[in-house]
Amino acid sequence: GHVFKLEDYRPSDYLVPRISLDFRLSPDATRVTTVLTVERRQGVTAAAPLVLDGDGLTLLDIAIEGHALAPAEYQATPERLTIPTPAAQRFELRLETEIAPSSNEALTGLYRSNNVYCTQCEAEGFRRITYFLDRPDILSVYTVRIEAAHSEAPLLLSNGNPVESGVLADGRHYAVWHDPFPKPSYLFALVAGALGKVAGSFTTMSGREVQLGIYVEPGKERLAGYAMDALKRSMKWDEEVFGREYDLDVFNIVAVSDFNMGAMENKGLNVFNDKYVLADEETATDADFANIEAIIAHEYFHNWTGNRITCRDWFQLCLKEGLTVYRDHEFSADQRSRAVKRIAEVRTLRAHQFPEDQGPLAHPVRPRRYREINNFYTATVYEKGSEVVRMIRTILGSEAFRAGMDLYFERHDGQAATIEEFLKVFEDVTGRDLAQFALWYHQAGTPNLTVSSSYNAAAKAFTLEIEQSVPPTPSESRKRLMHIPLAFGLVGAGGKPVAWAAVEGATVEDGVIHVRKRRHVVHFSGVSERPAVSLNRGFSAPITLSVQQKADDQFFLASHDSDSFSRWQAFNTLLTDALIAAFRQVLGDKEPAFAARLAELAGRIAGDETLEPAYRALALSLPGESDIARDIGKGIDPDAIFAAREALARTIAAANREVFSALYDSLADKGPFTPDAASAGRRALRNILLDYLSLLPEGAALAAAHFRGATNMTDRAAALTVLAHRHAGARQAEEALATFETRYRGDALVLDKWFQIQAGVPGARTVEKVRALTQHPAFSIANPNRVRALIGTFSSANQTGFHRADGQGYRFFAETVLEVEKRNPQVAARLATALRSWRSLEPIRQDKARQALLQIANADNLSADLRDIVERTLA
Ligand code: B3K
Ligand code: ZN
Repeated sequence: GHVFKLEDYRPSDYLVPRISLDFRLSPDATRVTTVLTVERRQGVTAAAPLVLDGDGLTLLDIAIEGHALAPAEYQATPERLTIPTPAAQRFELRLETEIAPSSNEALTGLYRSNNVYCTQCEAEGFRRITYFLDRPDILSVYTVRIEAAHSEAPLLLSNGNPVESGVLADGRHYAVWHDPFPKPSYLFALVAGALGKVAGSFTTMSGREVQLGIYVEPGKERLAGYAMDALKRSMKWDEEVFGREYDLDVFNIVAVSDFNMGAMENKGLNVFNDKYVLADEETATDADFANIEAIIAHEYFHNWTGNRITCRDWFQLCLKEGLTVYRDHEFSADQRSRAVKRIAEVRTLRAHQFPEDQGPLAHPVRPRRYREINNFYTATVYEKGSEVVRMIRTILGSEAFRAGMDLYFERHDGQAATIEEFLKVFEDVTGRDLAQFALWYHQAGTPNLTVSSSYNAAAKAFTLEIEQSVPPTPSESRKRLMHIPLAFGLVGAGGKPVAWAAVEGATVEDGVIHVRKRRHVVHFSGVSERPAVSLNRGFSAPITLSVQQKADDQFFLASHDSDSFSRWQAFNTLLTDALIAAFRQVLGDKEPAFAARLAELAGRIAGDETLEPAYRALALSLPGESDIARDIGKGIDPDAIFAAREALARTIAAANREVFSALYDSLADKGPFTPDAASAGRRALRNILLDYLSLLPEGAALAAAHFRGATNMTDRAAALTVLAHRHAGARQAEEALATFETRYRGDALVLDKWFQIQAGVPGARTVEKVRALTQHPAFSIANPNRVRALIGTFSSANQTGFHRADGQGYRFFAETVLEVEKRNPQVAARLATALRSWRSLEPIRQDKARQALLQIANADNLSADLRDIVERTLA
């Protein structure tokens, strides 16, 4: 396939300031009439051909300024429309294409979901609708007319503001939408069908009233209330924190049931996976509520970071994605608990981005090469991209950061911008040089800091030796030194900060050491007691740390660090170290043993009323099997990791039986359900305690009682997970699974939880179960949510099941990925990334995983999407 390169970017010869689209909708033959106002760019020769992108298109008609073109005047293939010599500098080009939404199973372009017409154009879906300059730097004003049978599609939506609608003959009707803000084609959207509406309104900071609409499957309106509330809070927050006001008369959100990802920020018409809109206590967990809030906010925030200012080309994807993730993280931190949110963010980053950065698919936050852009909507672009923005704020301070953002909006509104332009606004407002910092965008790999410390009591001197390294990644063997903002604290007796008189060896400001060289020896003088050093506070940089620190200091910090992130981190590090040691004992056929004070500390954290329940829940949830695998790095035997983790969980449960069980009882639900963070935190703590208690005698009975007594989905799903995962095959587990299935038979989204829980059951037998569940009437290989719930969970979240030693998990996986890809290459390619860490497995599994990858690679007619992933994974 073709390799697209950043350095090959050049502006297009032609611009399209205006486009009007006319859709005559029909499931198998939708007519699209496109009228483009085409302008040759200033200074471009008249001999320049106009080349428009297409994807699987058939051209029915073509005219310039009302005159049909002769066959010799253009060339049309499904992938390209070329007009070798357009006669004028500015002209009107009229095109007609016909497409078949109902047979579009790739779910990009115009397709049908549950009888609703909808579109997904990012990144390159618009070219499946009509020929166009389908690239993000072509900004056009859109006018869209939609016509359909009223019976089939009473609702007709597109971007912008509604301008006209009317009734036509033969039961047909139409609507016209106009979006005054020039936008790239990837932000185009159309939705048509029979949908229920939830209406709301929002008055902006300048007093304009905006009509809000959330459209869902008829009958599900009452499940959209939380999303509507989250939308209003998002609109308010963006005004207060970033000074950003909404700009159209309407803002619509549509929930559809077949969607390739979470949601899409089309201007004025966000389209959502219904999983991230529909919720009530009976059907959604607290995690679902939190996701809905975050994704509603994320898509809304794109209106400024993505839509008003978009990307010059797809290499700049992080310009909108990393920045918008940063904004939604801050929003959730403000709406919920900042401390808890930060820990959750870091857990996600480590679980998804670190393995990406450490494996064959590693790429810089701003990549320089791609073959298939849809494979670059990654944890690196999104999550690490967000961390990079956060570091800018850490380095410049929040005032300068806000000033830079203001300048960014002022300077680049209405433009398609680059990362260089983004960084420049911060340089301009502060006068600082961010050239070294910019490497965070350009260099792949997770930097490591090795740190050791020493204290000289007589000299009152404390010294930190810090050394940075950036590991090699594919096609980047030599790395340059980075600018790493390392927030830190010197912690003394009782957790009090330890003062120093002077520091040399590095720039230290506002509690941050600026690591810029390979090695810094940082001397603190006038330090009157030996401190414990708390490093990377608040996770100030997305790095790994190798610290030579005594376990005593870690224990001390886990109890006393005043930075809540680092306090959590200290305990998590102790757990990880213990688990890695236990893994080695299991491999050596020894019974894993744990220091008694570790379980004691777990008990103390659980019962510490000065800590938020949600924080305690996060502290008590042991590092996941894949987290442990990542930290071990190579020679991974998932069964041994599982055994080690299980042993630690049992040790903690046994040592804290009384405390855990009293606390569990005291946290029982009182009063009506509310989805707020504090209530969710109490449920989270109670449910993690249930997980521990279920490992003790009578544990299955306790979990079964929890399941029966549950009055909301959070508790019900938690109990079902404990039963199915900790007591697989037990009568109580089977009964609960059957009860759940019967109760939610008609609700596909809830049944996804049932698929997910069963796909996650540890152990060798799950592959057969998952294979059988693909035949369940509620499963559909064509629906991305079903596929992710069953196949995605099995392959990415079930270490012992997927990595079964005989390779059966991989074989099932390879077959299924190929089955999915016949319909939906994007979803198949995403699924296939589950094997990206195959080289870290022990040799026998490694060989079997490689065979499965080869089986995929050697399949006939592989899509560009899947080919790109498997070839890079194998390289
Ligand atoms: N911008 C979309 C993602 C589009 C993915 C295309 N393969 C959702 C988001 O990040 O907000
Ligand atoms: Zn986004």
